[in-house]
Amino acid sequence: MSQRVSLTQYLVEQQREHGRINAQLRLLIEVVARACKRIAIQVNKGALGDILGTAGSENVQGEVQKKLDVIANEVLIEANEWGGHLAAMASEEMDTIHLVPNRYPQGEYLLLFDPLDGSSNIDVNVSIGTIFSVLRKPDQHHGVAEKDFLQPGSAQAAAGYCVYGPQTTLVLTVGDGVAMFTLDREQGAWVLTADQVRIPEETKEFAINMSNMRHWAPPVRRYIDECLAGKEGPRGKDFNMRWVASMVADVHRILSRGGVFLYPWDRREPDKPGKLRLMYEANPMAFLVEQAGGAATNGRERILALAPTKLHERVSVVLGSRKEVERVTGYHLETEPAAAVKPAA
Ligand code: P6P
Repeated sequence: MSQRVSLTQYLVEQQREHGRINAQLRLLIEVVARACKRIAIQVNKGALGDILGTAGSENVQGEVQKKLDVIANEVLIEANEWGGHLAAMASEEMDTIHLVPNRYPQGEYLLLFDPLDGSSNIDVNVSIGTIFSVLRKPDQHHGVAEKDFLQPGSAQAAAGYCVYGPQTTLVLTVGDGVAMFTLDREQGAWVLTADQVRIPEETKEFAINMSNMRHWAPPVRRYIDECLAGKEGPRGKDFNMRWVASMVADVHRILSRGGVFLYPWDRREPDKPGKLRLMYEANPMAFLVEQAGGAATNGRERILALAPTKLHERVSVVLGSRKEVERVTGYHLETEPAAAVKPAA
């Protein structure tokens, strides 16, 4: 029987044969993958462990933190501090960046993460996930400040997520396509189960929170109305809808079988460009989706080209099957050219 490829072997080949990564980045990804295994163990305890419910605190977004949000954040911080591959970290759960303590060697990379995305699903046993993004420290000869994290998504050295669902699956790109690794619990090893993942250019499946319909801008309303009109409408085909309310789960479905995901600006909070965060949700997911042949915009511009101004800034997100993303983006540009886009709040 042919030997399955492990995450370690995949990374060694990316370093040795493709020159895509160096030893520090290989170690970084291995450490993050090991931390995701530890998070998976906590997530899988459910009601058997003292890990459900709220932590009694709020994060920088003003959202109530779940116990597992805090646990996952601590696991990632502790796992990544000592290895010498990182200079600093940033997390949805922390107001400011976290510098690697002086007692450890400083590395050349910056790690950003949403330690447990979709945490509203934790207590009801629906898939959740960890999202991470890797940037290079801009100036290797000086310390690190928040401004060093404010790089466009196109500068990412690597990105990925781990989905804690019926399977525990790590999905990764280092810029050479998208690979998926399923956790073999008997060995405790990540095993390559898909490589060079491709998103179909077309789809019949959209993902959006329909309860916000009355708040959407016209281009989004037009796109969804046309999908809902089905065969008799302008699209000439019926569409299906999915909404897990866990970005990792929705993106994993799209990477696995196609689809389009939308979390657009809406009138509920008109000063915010969207709900999702650019640096540690939209950028890593956009990198993965583009590496799989899909597209990702904020409705008008390519997400990976956006110039960040704040660590926790939000963004509208339209991503997935290329032709659908182009259609939604085209509807937006018909109403307001990209140049008129308001700066991110
Ligand atoms: P809503 C989870 O809280 C999250 O950040 C994403 O994972 C998800 O796509 C979205 O928010 C769900 O938002 O408004 O539908 O609950």
